[in-house]
Amino acid sequence: MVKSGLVVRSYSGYYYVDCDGTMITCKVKGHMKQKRFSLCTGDRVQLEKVPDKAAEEGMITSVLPRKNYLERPTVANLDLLVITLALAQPDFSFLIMDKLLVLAEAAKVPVLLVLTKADLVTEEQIEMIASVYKNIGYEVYVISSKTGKGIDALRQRLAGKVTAFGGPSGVGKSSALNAIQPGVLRTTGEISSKISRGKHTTRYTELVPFNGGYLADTPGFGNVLMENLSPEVLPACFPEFRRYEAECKFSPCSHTHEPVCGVKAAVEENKIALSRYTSYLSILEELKESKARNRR
Ligand SMILES: Nc1nc2c(ncn2[C@@H]2O[C@H](COP(=O)(O)OP(=O)(O)OP(=O)(O)O)[C@@H](O)[C@H]2O)c(=O)[nH]1
Ligand SMILES: [Mg+2]
Ligand SMILES: [Zn+2]
Repeated sequence: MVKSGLVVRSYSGYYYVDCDGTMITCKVKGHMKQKRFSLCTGDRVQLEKVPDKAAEEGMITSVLPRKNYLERPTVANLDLLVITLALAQPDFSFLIMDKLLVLAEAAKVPVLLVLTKADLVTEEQIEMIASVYKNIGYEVYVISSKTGKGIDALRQRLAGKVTAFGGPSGVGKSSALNAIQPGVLRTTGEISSKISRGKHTTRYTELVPFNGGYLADTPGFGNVLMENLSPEVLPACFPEFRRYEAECKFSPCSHTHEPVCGVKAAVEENKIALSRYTSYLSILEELKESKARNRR
């Protein structure tokens, strides 16, 4: 019997597929492996139930086309990526935020920004960071899993959506998920493991049902690699540049050395945040270097 379902977790060759609430443990059929296609959490698949098995087991026979795909965190078909960064501990980094935004823009995944640990900083510090992104038009939620600030609003916003929380290690992704729906991570078993000094760190991406949709906790990362992006597409990943590009003399314009540049003028007039333009230049350099490296 052919069924369709959602891959909620993948683990060393096994895929856990939610078929209308029944969890079926699956492997993939040989012909799919040969295509070198790698399934991931969030994939919508078709499968054949293995008959006469007491346990729920199946074979995945095909994967439906993805509406989007992110490499970091590795997940497909998101309605929403929550880019999660701490206001402190670890220090907020404009560059990391902007890199994550670029990756989401390039993958055409809708984003929402969550700034965590609001209990550790002042209102002025929060506003200094949040205003940069609100001015561009991004949705920003400021939360504290410790005091509960902002949690209700975020919970309501995520209802009915397939959402993943992504961001560096230790910013409070798992804590935010637990605040949104207490117990949500415990129901999923060994989702995290204890590391030094009693800290828990998330080991893999898993979608868990939440209010008509799904939520995914994902493992945090150290540095953000930008390798699979070509430098030419970078300007389009900064949505606030768009309205000023008409003033650029050259098209395309890299917004770096060109004599007449609407984007550079907008930065000088404080219409584009200097931190964003600084991130743009630094990401552009990184992309050019990795392109040169790949050519060698
Ligand atoms: N003060 C404060 N500490 C927080 C808050 N949220 C999380 N923390 C602390 O930050 C640390 C990391 O929290 P986690 O929720 O495990 O972070 P994570 O992003 O899931 O980390 P990884 O799974 O390793 O990527 C823990 O010691 C939490 O207690 C908060 O709102 N305020
Ligand atoms: Mg975690
Ligand atoms: Zn320009």
